[in-house]
Amino acid sequence: MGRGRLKVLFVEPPKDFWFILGQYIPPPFGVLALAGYLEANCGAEIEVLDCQAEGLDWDDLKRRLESIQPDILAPSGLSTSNAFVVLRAVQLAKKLNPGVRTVVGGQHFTALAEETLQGYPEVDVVVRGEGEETILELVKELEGGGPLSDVRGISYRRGGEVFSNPDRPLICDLDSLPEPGYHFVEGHMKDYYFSLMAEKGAPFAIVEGSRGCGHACSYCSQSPFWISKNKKFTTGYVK
Ligand code: B12
Repeated sequence: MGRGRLKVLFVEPPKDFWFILGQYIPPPFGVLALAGYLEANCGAEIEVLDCQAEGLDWDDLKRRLESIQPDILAPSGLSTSNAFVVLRAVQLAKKLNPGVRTVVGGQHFTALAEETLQGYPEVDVVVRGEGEETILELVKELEGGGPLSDVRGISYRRGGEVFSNPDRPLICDLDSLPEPGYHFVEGHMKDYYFSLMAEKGAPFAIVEGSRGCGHACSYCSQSPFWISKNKKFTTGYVK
């Protein structure tokens, strides 16, 4: 049965600073891109909660989850170093509301999609690879109560078993994407800073000019992530 208009909460969980890069708070660009895309293409109710920018700890996040009551929780998953805070956020949300649908994505969870679903029952869906079109289709299927078996680019659990649907081709024309959803964190733009590059207080935003990398270093997640198996490169791909 369909669930109607859903409330999607993107969250940048509380993180520890890693001393080697010094202190910095970047805008959670990956989920801002997803929020902007969802907003432009479907009627879901969207919110972005940036615990880093707001200075929220895990107790604060718990209180915010209780008051927001999302239908879908989608934590920001930039890198392996964030995997445990992403999982902790998902576990917290499931504990508060077992009915919430939890979605993870990004480079780490793409590489370990099936292992994540096998090891962490609180994760419902892993979005593999580029997220925009996949999360849109996923939200639409969840709203309409349709089967997840048709959504390319996801891994998920059904009846206790883990399934991986086929990969999704990359978006060929990056210019077709809407602006990233910086307006969702508008009130925090003054809180973002990058201490390696500039003094605290200097404005810091991320601008995306391309996706992928022209090299194929065996130790790096970049090439397998941004080059889909059908070898369709994005427009911005450096040849
Ligand atoms: C910009 C950038 C940064 C910036 C800002 C990051 C930010 N918060 O946005 C800074 C300089 C701060 C940074 C820091 C670090 N970074 Co960095 N960074 C990048 C870079 C160059 C681009 C990321 C980006 O914005 N891409 C554009 C957006 C649109 O893509 P995306 O984030 O991947 O998101 C898409 C998908 O992954 C997916 N997706 C992502 N999250 C989610 C979540 C859900 C729920 C869903 C459904 C989908 C989804 O959908 C998005 C849209 O398609 C990448 C390399 C790259 N080109 O991808 C490295 C990269 C992500 N960084 C990396 C690393 C290692 C780090 C650091 C750990 C470095 C360090 N040693 O401290 C830190 C960790 C920061 C932290 N704790 O959060 C690695 C991660 C590798 C890995 N396997 O984990 C990468 C891949 C570079 C590399 N090849 O080594 N980074």
